Amino acid sequence: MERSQLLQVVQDLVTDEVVVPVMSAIKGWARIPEHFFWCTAMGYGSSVALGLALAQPERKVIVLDGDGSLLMNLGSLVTIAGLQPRNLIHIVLENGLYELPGSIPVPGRGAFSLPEMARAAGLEKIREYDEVGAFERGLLSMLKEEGPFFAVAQVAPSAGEGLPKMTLVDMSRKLERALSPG
Ligand SMILES: Cc1ncc(C[n+]2csc(CCOP(=O)(O)OP(=O)(O)O)c2C)c(N)n1
Repeated sequence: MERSQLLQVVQDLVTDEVVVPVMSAIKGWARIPEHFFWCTAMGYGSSVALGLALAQPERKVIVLDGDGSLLMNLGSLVTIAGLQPRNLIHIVLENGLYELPGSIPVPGRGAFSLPEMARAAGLEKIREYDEVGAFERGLLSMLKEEGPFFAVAQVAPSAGEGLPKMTLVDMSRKLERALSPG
């Protein structure tokens, strides 16, 4: 599926969930939701999302991770499996590339399995999607059921989608305001 199709589904379905896009998952958002944090430190998306999920247990947290990024912090899968945050939905957009800095192939692409790595880390609710209709049905069920979920979505490489105009600092302030009590 195209990343833009996957992101459209997320945009259509989220209401008060926190969304943590990593790297190219920031591209092409028609509007930046209220609870949103773009993670640009490779590997930390799942850890940032875990922290948000623990701090806001009544709210679902969706992290839209990159395959290259997750590979830099596989240990976060073990931490998530150990802590079992029921409200965390970890979705990896697998494109086989470090796309944002110039579409460099991820070493070993096609030869490793992220779902198998997640299983070996102790995660149990593992999903795989390569088609947008199945992804939409899957996200709907992950939003309703208890996690933690780990999902891998195959997305085609893409180009030409824009980066947001809002700065990282402004995004962080917006999230802080949106999550502050009262
Ligand atoms: C710690 C760290 N090292 C390097 C970079 C530079 N960098 C930015 S995006 C990126 C590739 C990310 O690949 P992936 O997570 O697969 O996401 P994609 O761009 O394919 O969506 C790199 C190497 C960074 N942001 N942080």
